[in-house]
Amino acid sequence: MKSREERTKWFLDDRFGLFIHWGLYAIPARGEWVRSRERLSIEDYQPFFDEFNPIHYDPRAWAKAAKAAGQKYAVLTTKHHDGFCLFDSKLTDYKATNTPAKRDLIEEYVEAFRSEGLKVGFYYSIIDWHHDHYPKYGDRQHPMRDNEHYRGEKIDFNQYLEYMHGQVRELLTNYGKIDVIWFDFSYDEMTGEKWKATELIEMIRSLQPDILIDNRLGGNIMANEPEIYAGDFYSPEQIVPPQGILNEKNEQVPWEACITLNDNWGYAAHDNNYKSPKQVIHALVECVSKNGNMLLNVGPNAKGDIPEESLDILEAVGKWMRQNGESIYGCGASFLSKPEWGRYTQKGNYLYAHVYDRGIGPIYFQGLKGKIKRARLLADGSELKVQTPWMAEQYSDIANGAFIDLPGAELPDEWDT
Ligand code: FHN
Repeated sequence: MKSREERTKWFLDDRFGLFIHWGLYAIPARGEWVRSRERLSIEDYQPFFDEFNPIHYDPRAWAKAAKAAGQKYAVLTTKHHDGFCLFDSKLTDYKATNTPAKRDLIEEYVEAFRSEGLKVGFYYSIIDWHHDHYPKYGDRQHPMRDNEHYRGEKIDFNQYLEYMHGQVRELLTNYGKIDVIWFDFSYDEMTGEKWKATELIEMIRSLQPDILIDNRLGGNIMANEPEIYAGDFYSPEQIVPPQGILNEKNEQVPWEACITLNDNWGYAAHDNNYKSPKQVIHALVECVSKNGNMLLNVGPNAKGDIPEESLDILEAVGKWMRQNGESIYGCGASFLSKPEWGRYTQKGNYLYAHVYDRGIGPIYFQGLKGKIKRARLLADGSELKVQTPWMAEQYSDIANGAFIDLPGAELPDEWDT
């Protein structure tokens, strides 16, 4: 079996992926936790199942939008916490093929994204508010149920684990090669072997030896000897780790920050608090400058459309990526510390300067006097002159540096590299 380093090589090269949260919750359109937050019973939620029919669902269009944005892989919810399966599972009736959609939405997603050359990932919720034998475990997870019994029957969690492991087997058997499985999430005492995680991982590795697994089954991916189920990458959420991620041996740990475009993962009709393309680009650069990936989320609506606001942001990011993707793909942290004017990313001997705050005069590169062979503006490939102005000889604190004058007046906002 490949080492984690061998398995994750493509992941560290690709750097930028699309997260997609989609399911029945797109109909109430108040985010993917609506059932729990609003204490909806299974009966209250049933109308969404009865009417789910995403007539506009066109995963090829989704894949083209992701590709144009510069994203190299995608992760789609196969089942979120509400237990609804977008795939034709033989282990439940609570699935898209039994709704008016009458489609295996996952099969179409895999086919479409592979045909556009993107790698394919599955998000799978290990929490399940629908399954008869998933207990409450505290009000946070399952407020619609008591702890011990459901519909008069004593809860047998092993029956749920058999179901969960069985569905993971279906997903990793029936859809060809899958590149990522993104479990979500362990909490309180529900972690590690409570999920029979070792058995689950052994089964996964037997079916898809090279698949990447996130760290949310539990365990400690930063430990000297991580558990077998501690995962291949760390998964910070809605944050870019301030210092990047190192393990107890001070070694780099692959990591991927998952970020929403507005404030919700699942479709929320009234959430217009979208990030700007510049914020997204800066977050992506920050992730890469700290040896991380970014998984940027969209929440398609009940008809199967990615919201226009999200598409507009993806398009603007793609425009920047077409000019500057070289400073993202295959890049990581620089040996240089963060400059005051922005961030560095680096790939071998190539140093990429992401200039956010130009200040006045040329850009100063601490410690690089005589070390810059040539400089080019990524946006248009034009030459940039490396210089050591006369005053540098007089000020010892900048004498070992180099200066590069950026062309013209202020660069357009989006061209910060
Ligand atoms: O509860 C989920 C949430 O709905 C969403 O799927 C995020 C995405 O990483 N994960 C959990 C919250 O951490």
